[in-house]
Order: sequence, then C-alpha cells, then structure tokens
Amino acid sequence: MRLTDTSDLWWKTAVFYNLDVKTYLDTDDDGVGDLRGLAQRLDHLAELGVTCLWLAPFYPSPQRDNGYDIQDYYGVDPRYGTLGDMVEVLRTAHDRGMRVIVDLVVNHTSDQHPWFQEARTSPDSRYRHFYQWRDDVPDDAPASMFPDAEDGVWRFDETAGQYYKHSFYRHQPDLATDHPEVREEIAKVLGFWLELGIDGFRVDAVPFLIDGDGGPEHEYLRTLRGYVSRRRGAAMLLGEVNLPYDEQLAFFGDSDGDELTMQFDFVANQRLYLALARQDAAPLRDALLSRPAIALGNQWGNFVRNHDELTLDQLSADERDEVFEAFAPEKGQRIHDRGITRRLPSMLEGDPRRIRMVYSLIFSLPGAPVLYYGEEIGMGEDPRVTGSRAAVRTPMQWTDAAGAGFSDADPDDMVAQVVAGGFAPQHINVSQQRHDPGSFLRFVQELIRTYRAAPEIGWGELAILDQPHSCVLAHSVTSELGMLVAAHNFAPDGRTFRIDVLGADEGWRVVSLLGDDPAPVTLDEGGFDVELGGYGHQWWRVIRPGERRIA
Ligand code: TEU
Repeated sequence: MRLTDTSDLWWKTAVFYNLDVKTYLDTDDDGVGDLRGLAQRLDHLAELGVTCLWLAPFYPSPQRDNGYDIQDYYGVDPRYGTLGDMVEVLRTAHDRGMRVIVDLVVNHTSDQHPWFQEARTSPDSRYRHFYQWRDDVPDDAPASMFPDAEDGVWRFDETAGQYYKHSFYRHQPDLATDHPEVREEIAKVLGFWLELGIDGFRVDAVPFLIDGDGGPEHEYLRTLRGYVSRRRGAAMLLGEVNLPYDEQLAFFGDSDGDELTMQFDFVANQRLYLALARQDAAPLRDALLSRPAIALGNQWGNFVRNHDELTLDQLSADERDEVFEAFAPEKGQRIHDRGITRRLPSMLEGDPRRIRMVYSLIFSLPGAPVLYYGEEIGMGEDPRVTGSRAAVRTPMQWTDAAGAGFSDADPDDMVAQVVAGGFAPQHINVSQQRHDPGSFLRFVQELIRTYRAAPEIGWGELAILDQPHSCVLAHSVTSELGMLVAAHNFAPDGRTFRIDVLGADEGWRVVSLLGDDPAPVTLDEGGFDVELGGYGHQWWRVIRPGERRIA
C-alpha cells in the first residue's frame, strides 16, 4: 500500500471489541443470543467508546469448534437470525460511528461444508482439489494444535480412500489455499462481506493459512490485502499470528506493510502474564524493547485476553510453570499444556488495583486495544468448566437475574451456563456498574475516552524510560500529535522515583490524565517526581510551550 493519505487509517487509533452473537443477548428466549439482541446492545458499546466490533463466526456451522467450523461462508446461522438482521446490525453500528469486522476462517472448512462432502465422494469430484489429500501420512507431519483431542494432522477418510490434512480438529479439513479455484472462492467470500458493508476481517490462524505442503507463501497475503483494499479502500485485515516478533514481521509484508494491516501482539501478551506472576515488569519491558518497528499503515493489536486459552506457548517451560503456579494452580484451569482457561480478574483474585493497572497498561502501549466482551465489567470465567476454552465463553452479564439478563430460557436450553461463584451476575453485571461511579465499567469507559483523546498512542513511538525500580514500567509514546508518559507498578507496595522526559526543554509541563488533579506541573530540569501506589498506574500528558491540548 502506498501511503499518500493517512486519514483513512482508522485502525491506528481504534478500540476493538470482540463478541460472539450467541452469548451476547437472547431476545427470543430460546437460550441462544441473536443479532436482534446485539442490535439492541450497540448503544452499550457506543457509550463505552468502542469504535470497531469484531464479530466471532456467526455463519451456519455444526458448532464443534465454537463456529470456527464453517459450513456456509455466505450465511448467518438461523439460530442467530437472518442476513437481513445482520445488515440491520451493520447499519446501526455504522450509524453509531462504529465499524464492524468479521472472522475470516479460510484455513479450513467444516467437514459438513458441501465442498468437502462433495470432495470426498470421488477423486474426480470437481471439489477434490479444494482440500489436501495424500495416500499416506508424511514422516515430517507436524503435531496437532489440539494434542489432547487429535494425535496428528492427517486423517484417513473412508469415503475418500485417502488421508486429508486438518491443522486443527479432524472435522476441520484444511483448504488447499494455493489452488486458483479455492482462491477465487475465497475472494468471492471477501467480496460478499465487503459489499454488505463490512470494514475488514480478523483473519484466523494466518501461519496455517499460508503455510503447509507446497502452500502459498506471503505473496498470497499480499494478494488478499490488495483485493480487500481495491474493493473497499478503508477495509483492513487483523491477523492472528502467534509467533515470535521476527517471524511476525514478515506477515506485515515488506516496507510498505502490504500484507496484514494489523496483528495481535501475542509476545507482549504472554510476557505481561510472566511479569504479573513475578511482580516484576522486566519480562514485559524486555519484550517491548525488542518489538520491531512497523510501517505507518500497520498496527499492533494489544490485548489482555481472547476467546481461546491464554496461550503461554512462547514462554520457556520454566516460565510457563511460574505463570501456571501463580494463576492456574489447578490442573482444570489449564489446557493443551500451554494455556490457561481463565479470565484476568479471577486470576488476580479480583484485586481492583491490579486489574485496573493491567488495563491501563494495555491502553497505554503503542497500538490499538482489543477487548473481549465482558472485560469492561471484569467478568470471570465459569469455574465449573474445567480444561476447556468454554470457561471464558459464558453469557454476557447484563443484570443480576438468574439468566444474567442474557436470556430467560431454561438453563438447560442455554448455549452456555451463566458463571457461578464469586464472579456470578449477582456480583458482576452491567446494570449495577452503570450506576456506580466507582465501578470497573466506568473506569474502562474513562480509559477508552482518554485513549481516544490521545492519538499519539496509536501513532507514536515507544520509549522505555529509566527509573530505579524493576517492578515499574515507565514509558512514553511520542508522535507529532503529542507525547504521553505512563508508569505502571507490578508490585504490591508503593514506589517513588523521578521520570526524566525525553527531549524535555524549557517550559515543558506534565498533567495527570487519569487522576483527578488537573493542575499541570512544570518539569524540573526535564523531569518530575512520581509517587506510584502498590499496583498503581498513572498517565501524564506532556504539554510543550505553545501546545493547546487539554487534559
Ligand atoms: O485459533 C488458531 C490458533 O492457532 C490458536 O487456537 C492456537 O491454538 C492458540 O493460539 C495456541 O497457540 C483460531 C481460533 O482463534 C480458534 O478459536 C479456533 O479453534 C482455531 O483457529 C481453529 O479455527
């Protein structure tokens, strides 16, 4: 992409919010959330300050992998509503100033997809080459991503008389994405949703999509991105690439950044949890220092939690054990030997200072924050669901009612049970927090407001600032738009220190952004003194002489 005009790079400063229609709001009390319910709650999201929704897969699906097993790329699962309801959601979101991206899951289809059903019938089927077939299992076959469910990635299909590849579950055959006809079909899918008004795609499992046996490489990602941009100038691709930074870099493309528009920062995410476990900011500090520079049009997606397990696969075995011990002491809270099935607030035992510190930090790092539904009220996982990602896929907690205000259906008919225990809706819900000025919801709303008023976070460059405490992360983000300084304390006791502002000059001032003291402080020899409480957090705006910005 040539960047002549940067006004349409909306994702640089967007606030993303991922939700799954089926667990959001059920308007017909059949126990399954629906698009009409989502439409009704768009005002909650707009009020919160969200600027882009990411809708988890809502397509027709046998639901054996939470909808990531797609049977028809052009439809809406009838349990959620119709395509017409989807257009209403889109229109209403756009009316409220929110964009909408959807999951693009084209590494594989469901085995119930007509292409696969047809492909397996005969080697001469016109869909046979849509998938990857072999007569035997290759010696160098990779291990399955789901080792407790699958013992490999090749499975013999009796009907087909051959092995097919499945990088994920056996019911998710991998598409042959290097085949021109498959690519043409994928292009049509993208074209369909773009024409309906979708603003981009969260691209599932990208390294699998462009890798594999004789698979296409980065040139295909470039093609996809080019196609998306041609069809809709301001549309983007947010890719799921859980790899080390140096490998991730290639997925942004060359110096023009012409492949994935955005990628989640899995490295910083995993290092964040190690830092929390150690009560020492060093692991995260080191990660951020090694975070590569990206092209102007690209962006990092910063997140605390997503819909999968909290994967710790990029930590060493010892580091992973430290995090397991601190935050998932019970075996049932772990999965695949690499991840945790809990949400942050429960891992931090509900400590408000610590939870707020983490969200403040995520919003202050260069990039665009990506929230997972329920994070705005501090939802926890369902402790009764063990060893499964389903623990964090529970109904959104709107009220303190038995059905969480999500649904009045019989609990047995509900798509997922409402969380029980200390994080149940009686304790954690939107209604109650809306009315409480000290609530977590109000805190997140304020954080989003402040992030949106500080575009330097999305556009700026990160610097880690020197100060004497390893438990503290002090950083600044600087761009032509302004400068922000932030400090976060990973330890339970308070710390005092001095922050020297990079490049500070005569007359520079700082003003606290998240606190309630609006008085600017003039820098003293280029720095200022900071008092940070236990697990404390602070943001400051740097005001240079002549700048008219307000706090
Ligand atoms: O995930 C792909 C994927 O690579 C992760 O699930 C990975 O296993 C995890 O990050 C640990 O490293 C996507 C979806 O997010 C997931 O829900 C689906 O199950 C999966 O694709 C298959 O479609």
